[in-house]
Amino acid sequence: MQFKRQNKIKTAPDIENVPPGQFVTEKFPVLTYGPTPNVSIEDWRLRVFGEVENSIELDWAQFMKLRQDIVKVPFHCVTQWSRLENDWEGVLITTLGHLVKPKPSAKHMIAQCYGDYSTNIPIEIALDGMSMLAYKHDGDNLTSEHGGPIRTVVPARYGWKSAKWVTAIEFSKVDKPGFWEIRGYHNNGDFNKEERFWPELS
Ligand SMILES: Nc1nc2c(c(=O)[nH]1)N[C@H]1C(S)=C(S)[C@@H](COP(=O)(O)O)O[C@H]1N2
Ligand SMILES: [Mo]
Repeated sequence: MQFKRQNKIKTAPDIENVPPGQFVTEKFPVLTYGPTPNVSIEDWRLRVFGEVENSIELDWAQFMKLRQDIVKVPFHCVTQWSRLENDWEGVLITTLGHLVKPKPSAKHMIAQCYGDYSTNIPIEIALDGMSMLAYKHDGDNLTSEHGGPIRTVVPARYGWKSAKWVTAIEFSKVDKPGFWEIRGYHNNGDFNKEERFWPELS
């Protein structure tokens, strides 16, 4: 794959940090609820819509023409494993933001996936310069199990906020808790604060 406008690797400042209650693994376990969809590059589309100036729909070729970046970040699953160094390649959500221009009223970003998975994050986290849509992990194209062809990666939150097989990004005025957030996982999911489960369950 050719990168015409690839930038330097952005490394998270907390790459060595192991958050409370986590243990480090070198492995890259697969965590999926339900079946793994098989999404081909030909069929894949990304819709970015909602509280924005310009809604867009991109196919694979259009997506690949966007500025590409690499981030080196830890991945922390709420089931307590952390994989510290992960190189993700793809398009930063800030890059998508320049195209769609979220309105000041946009407060939340909801990622929708093939299958019925979705997950929500505050817009500041979506636009923190590290959150992205990735198609490569440590130099290899994402396998279906890990969310290929494209997933979101949200380094500032537990892994369930990184949505595999993403097909739509909604910017929204109102919050829309997703698949796990309505089933007991914390709405915010900050690993530094161990926001694992609904406060009333912990
Ligand atoms: N569409 C979708 N995305 C998902 C999930 C899922 O079940 N479906 N699982 C989440 C959970 S709980 C985690 S920890 C990460 C795991 O990513 P991995 O399987 O690539 O390690 O994906 C997240 N994204
Ligand atoms: Mo997870």
